[in-house]
Amino acid sequence: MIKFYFHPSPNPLKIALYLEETGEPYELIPVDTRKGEQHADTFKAINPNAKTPAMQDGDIRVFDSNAMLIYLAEKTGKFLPANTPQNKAEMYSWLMFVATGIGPYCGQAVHFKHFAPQPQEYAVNRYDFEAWRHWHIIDDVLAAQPYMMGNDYSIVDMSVWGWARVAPFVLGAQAWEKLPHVKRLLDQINARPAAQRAEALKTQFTFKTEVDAEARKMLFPSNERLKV
Ligand SMILES: N[C@@H](CCC(=O)N[C@@H](CS)C(=O)NCC(=O)O)C(=O)O
Repeated sequence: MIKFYFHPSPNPLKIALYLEETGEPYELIPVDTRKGEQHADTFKAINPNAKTPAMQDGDIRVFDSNAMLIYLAEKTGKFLPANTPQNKAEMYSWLMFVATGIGPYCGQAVHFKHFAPQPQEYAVNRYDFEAWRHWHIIDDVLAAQPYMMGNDYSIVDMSVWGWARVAPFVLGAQAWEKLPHVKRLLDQINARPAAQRAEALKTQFTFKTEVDAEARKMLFPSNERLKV
């Protein structure tokens, strides 16, 4: 059975949604990143990058959420677009766009707005601008068609959903007024029982919620270099 290494944050939620949508059997293994469990050697044998999500399927390991979505979709054949070169090109492009654009820029925007020790106007401006720019591109796609790949719900929408859930935390209170089509997709996916089950997974464990000194040390190891 698949072992799914999970923390209730945007990238792992994409995989939780996929597993719940497909009914693929899995064992949920919590990784409390605020306690530093991602840095354990046993976990890094599965994800050398020391981040969630990751998974083991027999003796196969997979890490990085969008790689995991592709792996799972190819394994089950579910939530993939029709197998044409054009569809594949479009799907890979959007999955990479989410993985290299939406995720990192949202993550850095959150970091500099909510967690950096001092206000960093330059960094906040850059990452807020880029996060908005990426979300407007997604919003424009969804203005023209129901789902990211056209008429059918796919792994690209699941990848977008992981981050859309937290858009107001990333972008601020105006997120939904300015991104109505992303909001429409979010509401549609949230209404699905699989999404509700995915969101409820966190209640099976007690994850640390405080971002205290210990959590900062585990999540932001670069800060250690600033100490003299
Ligand atoms: N590119 C990776 C990013 C994974 C990532 O940043 N995961 C976050 C949760 S959303 C994490 O585990 N953070 C803990 C840490 O950075 O130590 C993916 O898409 O899976």
